[in-house]
Amino acid sequence: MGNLWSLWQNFFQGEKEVKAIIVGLNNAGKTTTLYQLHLGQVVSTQPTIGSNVEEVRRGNVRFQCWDLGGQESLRKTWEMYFTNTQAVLLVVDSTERDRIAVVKHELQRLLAHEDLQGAVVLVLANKQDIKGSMTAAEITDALELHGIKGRSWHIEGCCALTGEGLAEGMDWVAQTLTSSS
Ligand SMILES: Nc1nc2c(ncn2[C@@H]2O[C@H](COP(=O)(O)OP(=O)(O)OP(=O)(O)O)[C@@H](O)[C@H]2O)c(=O)[nH]1
Ligand SMILES: [Mg+2]
Repeated sequence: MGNLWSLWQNFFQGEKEVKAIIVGLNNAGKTTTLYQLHLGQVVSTQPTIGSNVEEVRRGNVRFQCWDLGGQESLRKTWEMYFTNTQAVLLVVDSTERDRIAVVKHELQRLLAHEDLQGAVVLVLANKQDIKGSMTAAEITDALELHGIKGRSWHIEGCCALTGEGLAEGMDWVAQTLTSSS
């Protein structure tokens, strides 16, 4: 039924192409998320230097997903990828309570950047499989997501190793971007 519906949508509305960037601190699970979305499986990863880009389809939307390296020295280079970005996927390691303030700082920088003013924000509270990890509600508070003004945002708990939560998150992005155009 899902496939029939997307065929119907594609036929009558045409596909929408969306550029998305996957950002977050090193070791958050960005590359694992990218390949879970693209291939439906876990790949073995090394810390990303530069970027990986893959296509991900959800319903009527074809995402070009740019996975960027999250090490501190690489975060300064993220802005090279911002032009025409419609969706920011912020992957958070939900076990890292001691670095959540750093995530908040990076999120604030992203939100303030002029090239990202039109972008919607999906926060992926990753590694929910690990006992004691912060819940999506805790991360919402720690990142002060309710304080975000003038743009659509959403948070989804997920596990990039199993894919749990990723489809729901991407569906939110797809629906938000297609209903606003
Ligand atoms: N338990 C658990 N481990 C995960 C999950 N997602 C990713 N990992 C592990 O976290 C580690 C880092 O994953 P990466 O995807 O390479 O992280 P990254 O955000 O791309 O890191 P950088 O490229 O350095 O910025 C790997 O060992 C993954 O297997 C998850 O949901 N649960
Ligand atoms: Mg990576």
